[in-house]
Amino acid sequence: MTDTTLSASHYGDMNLDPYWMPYTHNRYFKRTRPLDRLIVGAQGAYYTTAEGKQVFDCLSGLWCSVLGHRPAKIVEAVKRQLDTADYIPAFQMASPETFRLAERIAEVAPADLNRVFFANSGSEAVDTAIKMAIAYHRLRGDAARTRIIGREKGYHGVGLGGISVGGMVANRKMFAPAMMLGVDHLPHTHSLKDMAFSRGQPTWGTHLAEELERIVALHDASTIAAVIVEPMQGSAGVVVPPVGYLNRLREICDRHGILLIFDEVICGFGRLGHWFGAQAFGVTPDLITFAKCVNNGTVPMGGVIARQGIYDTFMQGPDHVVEFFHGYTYSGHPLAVAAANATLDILHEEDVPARMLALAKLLETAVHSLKGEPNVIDIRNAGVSAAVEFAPLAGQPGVRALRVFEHALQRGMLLRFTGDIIAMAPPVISTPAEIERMIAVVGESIRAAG
Ligand code: PXG
Ligand code: PLP
Repeated sequence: MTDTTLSASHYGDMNLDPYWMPYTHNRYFKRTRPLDRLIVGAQGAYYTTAEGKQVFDCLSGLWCSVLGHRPAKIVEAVKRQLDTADYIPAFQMASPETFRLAERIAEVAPADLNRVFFANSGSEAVDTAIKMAIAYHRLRGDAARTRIIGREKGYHGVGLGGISVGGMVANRKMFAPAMMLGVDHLPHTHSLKDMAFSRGQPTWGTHLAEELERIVALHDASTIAAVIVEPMQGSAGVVVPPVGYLNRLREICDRHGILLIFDEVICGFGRLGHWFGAQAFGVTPDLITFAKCVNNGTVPMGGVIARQGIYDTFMQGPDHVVEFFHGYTYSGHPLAVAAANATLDILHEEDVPARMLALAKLLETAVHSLKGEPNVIDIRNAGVSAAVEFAPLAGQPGVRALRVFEHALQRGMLLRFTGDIIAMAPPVISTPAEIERMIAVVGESIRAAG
């Protein structure tokens, strides 16, 4: 990483126009040309910017690099795979390593969720799970069950299925005519008035699960295929399920023959101090979507874990016929699989979920010390993730969190901001001193932002 600082001036001159950046304020970025937002290196819990500055990775990439960047085992596994086979067809063929990975994921998943389908992102995983749920009911002779119930503030990626069941207005409003039919939404569970500054799971809000009964009564259970929720809403800014809420959703789904899908793209593989949110909250869904931490964000990978009974329902008709007309060119890409097998090695050998649980306590205490800082209206936490919400600047929603983000970056901390919320979800290798420093810098940045 020694030569990168030499070329900082080169980056200063580069043409930023052709790259249409995802989920980014393109004009602000290209006008301000922030060299500290160009990353040229990543190692452990730190990035190296184009200016050669070291920056602490407060969000484990985009929630995906739970082990920190470039653990030697993962790097070696991917390099080894590249020297052996680059691509292996995903349809009617497979690598033995993919079978091995599926078996290992089934092993750590709850109950009889033991059938694993691979995709390449959380968005693809969500679309896959929605299709599985609808097809499952049809194959059982219950073809009228096609509705999917999502939740306000939910984030399920950017596919047309994901935005339909998702609950983010900005992601939905442009695409109304293209969205799935027959979708309804549960209310979200966040209420500043009733639960601000809750530590971990709020005690208020359990009753909101009863809204599912209302939705069932409105549409009739015979039309509903599945309910999809994130156990903890990550993108909405760490909205933590009220005590007993997910259990209640499970009971209502059971009573009406509705599948429960947990979108664990953020919660899965350790973030909440357990392998999955399902185990963290003690509720077993029928389908789990995963992505991100399954291979530490090294190579794109996502997927769905299904209960055995769902898989078995698909296994009918002549056995030479494809049972599920679905799959991606890169389902189970060899490089992603190699990275995932190496990631699972580390998660097991280093007892990562349990270490996350210990780190979670430390983060909880640290982040709640920010209560009383100017304009802080809520602080939330679950596992090794936390969010701080600000009162918006008059007439300029989102600007306050952007300012906090920029001040923190100047001080060597890469936070995540969305709306007037900043989020933190550092990697498992973070030391207590680094967590303390992160929170101290957030405090300074809040005061500097005004
Ligand atoms: N479901 C959930 C629950 C997610 O959190 C997706 C699906 C989509 O995954 P892909 O791989 O298609 O992006 C996500 C992704 C953030 C942030 O900081 C969150 C996500 C992605 C990027 C940033 O809130 N969640
Ligand atoms: N579009 C075209 C024209 C294709 O041929 C394919 C795959 O063969 C796709 C889209 C889907 O791509 P993927 O399998 O990578 O999702």
